[in-house]
Amino acid sequence: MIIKTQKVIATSEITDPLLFKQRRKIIKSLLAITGASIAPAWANDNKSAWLNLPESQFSEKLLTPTPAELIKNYTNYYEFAFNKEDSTELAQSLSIDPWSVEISGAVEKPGNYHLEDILRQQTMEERVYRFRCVEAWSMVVPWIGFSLGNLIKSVKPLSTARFVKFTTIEQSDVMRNQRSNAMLTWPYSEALRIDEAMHPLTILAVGMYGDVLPKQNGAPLRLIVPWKYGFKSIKAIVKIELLEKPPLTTWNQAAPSEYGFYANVNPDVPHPRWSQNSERQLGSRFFSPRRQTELFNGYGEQVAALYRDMDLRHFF
Ligand SMILES: Nc1nc2c(c(=O)[nH]1)N[C@H]1C(S)=C(S)[C@@H](COP(=O)(O)O)O[C@H]1N2
Ligand SMILES: [Mo]
Repeated sequence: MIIKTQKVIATSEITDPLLFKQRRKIIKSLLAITGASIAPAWANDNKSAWLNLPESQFSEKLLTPTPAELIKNYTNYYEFAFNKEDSTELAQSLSIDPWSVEISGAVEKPGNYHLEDILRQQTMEERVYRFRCVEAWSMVVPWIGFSLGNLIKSVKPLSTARFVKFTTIEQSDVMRNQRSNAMLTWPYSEALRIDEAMHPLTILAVGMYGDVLPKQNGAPLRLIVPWKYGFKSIKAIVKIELLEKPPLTTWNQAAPSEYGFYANVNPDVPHPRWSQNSERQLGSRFFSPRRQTELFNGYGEQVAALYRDMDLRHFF
């Protein structure tokens, strides 16, 4: 099993000085940005409540997170750079405070919500997830975030809502490729089917490694969908729209035969230019063997039912 739930902050571990320090740090920084009190959420030892699923379905195996320094210095953020290194510095000029998220479309309560107000209503959780980029590298990240489904419920989706579209901020003065690059259509956008968006594994992340998200990793708010290729996990979200029809999304629009709308991790469906059968784990040594890629990135037990009626070889 590859999901680590709130166990990481269970009472038994409260005595662990390192975890305790991290916890205080994230609580402090979240308080600083939100004015919210998340202490009750962290104090809550109810491991499966967040998932609304019996805990037995989440027999836990400790996942070893990839070293934070690697994740912070090896990013995909095309608004800033096409390599993995330059966004670390370039993204620091992004203005992220204040931040609001426009929620619109097929909802009863559309609005432009301040991030602080959103966070104040949500329960923060730490989730250690595998993350698999379509380029065949992978990592394990302890995210801090909250259920996207809970946020969607709070704005009361209409029954006509069938898709959820996300849009990244436009800040072309600092996101330099938004000015010049014609390869991708800006602003970056992504989308999920409503049932994928409501799935308990789908989170909006505001932190990682017990701290707020680094800007290059998508601060202040990004999507995490652990069973899909990384490009679905859109960064710096300013707009969430509930729609009746599937929208165009950035990568799908740029190269539909290479980047499917679903983009579920599937070792049996190669990218037209490379195999998806295995992956290089960030931080693994040069000669260490590649990891075998798993269907749905290993989350099949949780999500396979969403695709019961689909031929996964054709809906990639
Ligand atoms: N706005 C935006 N979101 C994005 C991207 C991007 O270029 N712009 N890259 C995507 C890709 S391809 C991946 S693999 C992940 C990378 O997340 P990380 O840089 O935090 O590892 O972010 C995704 N989200
Ligand atoms: Mo990616």
